[in-house]
Amino acid sequence: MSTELGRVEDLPPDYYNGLRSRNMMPLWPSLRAALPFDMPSRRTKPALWRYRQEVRPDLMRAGELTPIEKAERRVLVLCNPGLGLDELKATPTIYIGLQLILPGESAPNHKHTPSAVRFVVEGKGGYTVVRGEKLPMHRGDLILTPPGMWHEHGHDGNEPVVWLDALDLPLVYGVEASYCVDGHKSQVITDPLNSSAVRFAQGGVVPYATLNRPRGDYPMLRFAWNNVRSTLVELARVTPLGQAVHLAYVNPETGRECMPTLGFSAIMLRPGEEVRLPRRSSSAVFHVVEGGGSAAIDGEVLTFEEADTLAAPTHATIVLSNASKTAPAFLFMVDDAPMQRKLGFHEVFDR
Ligand code: 1HN
Repeated sequence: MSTELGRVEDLPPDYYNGLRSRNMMPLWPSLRAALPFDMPSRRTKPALWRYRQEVRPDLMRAGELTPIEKAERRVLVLCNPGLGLDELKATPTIYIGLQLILPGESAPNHKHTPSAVRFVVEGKGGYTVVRGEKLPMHRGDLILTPPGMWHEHGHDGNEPVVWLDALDLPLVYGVEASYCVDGHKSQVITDPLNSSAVRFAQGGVVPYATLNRPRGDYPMLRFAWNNVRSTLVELARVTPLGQAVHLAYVNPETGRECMPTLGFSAIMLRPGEEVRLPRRSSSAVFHVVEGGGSAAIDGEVLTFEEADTLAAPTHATIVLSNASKTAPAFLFMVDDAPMQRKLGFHEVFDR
């Protein structure tokens, strides 16, 4: 049915106001807004945050202005201009922040209901402790802090360390389930050797004992960028040009998504390559690990450089281009497809 539905103005004011006073509303004046035909209405805008000229200087200034004790987590949050600055949303479900930790600083132990990951942007010597595992943070590494898992950050080096935080905070906050527990003291490091990243370093083989026990939810908490990058380079050799060279980060014991609500993946754009991603119902954030180029998101062209971050609304058309004729470009991608798949409405479109 696509007929014009009744409006509020069509109702006697005393009837409408009476409904409101009894905490009721008629559906039909709002039905088309709540359930538009064929395509959701989206407030999220295609957006770009430039690291070198904009985010980094503001973040370093935060390092001068706000001691870590006064911040707990020293973070600048990337806010989608279509969603309002107070919402702390890069997309309707994805929170993105850039966190700075200076030499000698630490960020105390806590756990919370939202899922979080870290993706390292710059600096040597940072580490995160999750579940007693001391996880080194090298540029491009992905570190998981699953819901309800203790985590704290530290810094053994001598230069600023910056990473990107991605959380499902808007989703968890939206269902009024977001809260945190303070750890009061640091974790005891029971695994100083980052052994999970070592055990699962090679795809296709897993420690034998894995076969004799139930699949673990989070067997691997750190995904080293050097492995992901070299696998992309190999995958590029067997992937036709114009087809996305795209790897998903998965739980190595199940082969499925590594976190419950957010999905993580990495894309390589070969020199001069242009790739049209399949249009999907999920929203997404891209972070540039290496190289430069442009992203046409719903037709809006955004030119990116290394360490920039971009946001794309649900259902967006996305075309990625590498500006260099000689060097590859690498992007890290966060989306909310795992949440949409679990809720049963994730879609991939032909065009
Ligand atoms: C959090 O736990 C961290 O642990 C960073 O570094 C940012 C934003 C909202 C809620 C929790 C962290 C966060 C956060």
